[in-house]
Amino acid sequence: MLPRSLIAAAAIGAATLASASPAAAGPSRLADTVSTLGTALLPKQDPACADPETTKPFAAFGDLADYVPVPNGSFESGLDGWTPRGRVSLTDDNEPWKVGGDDHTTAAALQDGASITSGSFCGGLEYPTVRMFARSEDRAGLMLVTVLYTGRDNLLHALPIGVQTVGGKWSPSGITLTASGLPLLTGVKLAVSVTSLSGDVTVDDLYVDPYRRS
Ligand SMILES: [Ca+2]
Repeated sequence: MLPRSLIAAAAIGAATLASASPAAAGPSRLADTVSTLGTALLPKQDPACADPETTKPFAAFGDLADYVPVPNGSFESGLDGWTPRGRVSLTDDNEPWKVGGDDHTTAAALQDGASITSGSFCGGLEYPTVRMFARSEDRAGLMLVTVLYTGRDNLLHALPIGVQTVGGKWSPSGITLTASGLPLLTGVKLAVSVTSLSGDVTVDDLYVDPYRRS
């Protein structure tokens, strides 16, 4: 049985889906995803996470914010550290800007309905922002981004932070801000999940900005 927090998160996600794409996405798929994520318990606050190393991978796109790389978010180590659900495969279609490294060659392809969940990593949770590169084989893809964290209540929370359309060409994903009223947690472990809600979606170079405030 899911903790109440997860059920609440699913309800929030359903509302998000309804506003973003009433035709293409269903709340039942999100509920399935959250249910799956509930099995991946994360360590809670860790003093070693107080000051994560950051980079500016989206500076070339006018976004000068500091980001923390998601572990193996480049997929250059295959799917190591990731938990795939559904049909997920590796492709040699690396995002063309190669912000993670000039020699990078690999991205992750999610078929319609598939999801991937990262391992846990250090980050704050003030106003978390997840950003990555994405493209869709179907030129009209739709993906859901979810942040996982352990709250002060010691329960795993799955926080859907946005549904985004994905075009046919590689591009940086939109900047998705969380809703207000979230717990202000710093120095916590996070994990990120991406679900393809519609179409086949390829993603590469995932980052989290734990500090964005506006
Ligand atoms: Ca890559």
